[in-house]
Amino acid sequence: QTQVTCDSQCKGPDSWHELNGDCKKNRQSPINIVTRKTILDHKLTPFIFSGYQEAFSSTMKNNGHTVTATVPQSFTVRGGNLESTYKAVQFHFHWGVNGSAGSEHTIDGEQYPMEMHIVHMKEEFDSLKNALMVKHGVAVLGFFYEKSNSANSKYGKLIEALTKLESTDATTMLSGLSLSNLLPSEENMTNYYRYEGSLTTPNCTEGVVWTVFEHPIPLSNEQLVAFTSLKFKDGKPMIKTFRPVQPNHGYPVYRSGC
Ligand code: 1SD
Ligand code: ZN
Repeated sequence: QTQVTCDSQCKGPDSWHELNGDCKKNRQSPINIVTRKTILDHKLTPFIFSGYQEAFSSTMKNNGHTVTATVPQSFTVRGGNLESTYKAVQFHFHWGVNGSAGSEHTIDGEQYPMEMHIVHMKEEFDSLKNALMVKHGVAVLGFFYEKSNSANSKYGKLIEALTKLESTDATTMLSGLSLSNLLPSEENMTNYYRYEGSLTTPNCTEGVVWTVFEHPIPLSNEQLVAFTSLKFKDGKPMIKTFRPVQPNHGYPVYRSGC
């Protein structure tokens, strides 16, 4: 494998395969989900979350590509035809320019303004690095955002914290967060898509179990724009933090529902 010598900001997504060959393999993420081609799978039952309702303290960081927030590994998800229990590790976001198109996955060609990924690893692993060495070692839950007329008060604290994360490598501690507060209600999480893909950033490792929820989370335009106050390493506004959709090569995408 080629060593990553340059980060994903100094070389755009089109040349990521120069950084790591996996980025041009054929089960890459994100993808455009063509709903009429999805396969209904009755095994895609509702998820069982543990810890998601508890308040926790998170270290948030501008890592030069996005903002990440740590999650206690005691928080887990199972069910939804996942092959085991997975521990939450961190969540982060992908966005566009000033509240316009910025999600990674698209649905029938529609790109949402933002997408959150909650990255999980199988419970027997102690690091993402180790979990990524195994097929299905990592499971990512993806959530879309939609623009709404009013601010989403559940995101007040998190968005306020972005003001402390303008420069690359800045970190801040945020307490009193709860994942279930940031997510759609459980009854709005029963419709989702499932496929096997990859990390959306180098090294683009494949074998990642993707779940993309249908129901978007509302945020006001101002709240969406707040993410672009972060800066890349070169001091420019952090915009377009998404990888464009990759060819799906006819691999199956399943959908839950009845
Ligand atoms: O882009 C993230 C990356 O920042 C890192 O969190 C990685 C897991 O080590 O996951 C990718 S993604 O596929 O969740 N976008
Ligand atoms: Zn991501």
